[in-house]
Amino acid sequence: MLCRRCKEKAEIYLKRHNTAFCSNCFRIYYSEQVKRNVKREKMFKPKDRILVVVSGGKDSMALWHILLKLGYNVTGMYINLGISAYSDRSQEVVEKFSQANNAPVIIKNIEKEYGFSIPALAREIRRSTCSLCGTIKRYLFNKVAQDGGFDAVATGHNLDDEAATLLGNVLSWQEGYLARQSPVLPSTHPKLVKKVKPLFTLTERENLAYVLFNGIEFIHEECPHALGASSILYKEILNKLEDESPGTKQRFLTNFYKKGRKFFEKYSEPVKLNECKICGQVTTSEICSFCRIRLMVEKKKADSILQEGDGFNL
Ligand code: Q46
Ligand code: ZN
Repeated sequence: MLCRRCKEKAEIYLKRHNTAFCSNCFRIYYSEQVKRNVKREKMFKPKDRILVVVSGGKDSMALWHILLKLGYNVTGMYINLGISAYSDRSQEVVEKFSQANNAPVIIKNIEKEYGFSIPALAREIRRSTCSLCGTIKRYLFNKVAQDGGFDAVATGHNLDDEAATLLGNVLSWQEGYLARQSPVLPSTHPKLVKKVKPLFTLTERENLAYVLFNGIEFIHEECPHALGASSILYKEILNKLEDESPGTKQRFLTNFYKKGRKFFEKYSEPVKLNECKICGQVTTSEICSFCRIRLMVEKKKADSILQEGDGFNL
């Protein structure tokens, strides 16, 4: 098979576009997609400061690389969640990339800064690891972006992620989530930084090809807590549909944005936003979820100190 652009030997076939590319022309296709998404969806302007959420996985590493390559003012941000070897290895990948590409990066370590790892805390306060992890990550990325004066937070969500999220929301008719699903989440409060997903039209496979063709190191394994997540099942189902009918995933997502989402707009009532009484970050209650978690941790620590003290006769 020959590359559609240069007619050299093709290295990747994109079934949904019925097109094949050599590695050079694939890079051009990939960067055109990202440029078009950023421009068409008005994600950010050339001089804006972008905080890129990096996990060490192929999608976020591809995003970091392409935004740097396109000349955007980009800073990576990595959070070490304390998930054993997975976290250590992914931090190593991120630090190596930062050094090799002279790319600024902000590294946070949950355990060092707050005294708990995500899995330990989830056990301690009896919450699902992923929901706790999501709350903490959203809080920290927004806080760092806002404190640092960034214009947008960019994540590596790809077409497979977005189509799986859409399928999950449709299956349970989550009107509010359907109303809000978008490649751009605008800022609705001066302390909330805009969130953007420049890779939302590129598949996982295309991100993988991008990192491989560019020799970008990435962590191959998934977070161990992702096992059994319903999003994985939705992705498998969508992949089966895609095999039978190439382009299904893209049609499902882009037609939802073009034709479907408007029917749910009435469900995106603006919620009243407050500033957390402890940290000042945005919340719908009086104290934000992050501070409530920290208060719970403090209480647990105090309780265990008191329990230890019960053994003493003063
Ligand atoms: S990192 Fe965190 Fe994910 Fe791991 S613990 Fe769950 S939410 S699966 S994106
Ligand atoms: Zn708070």
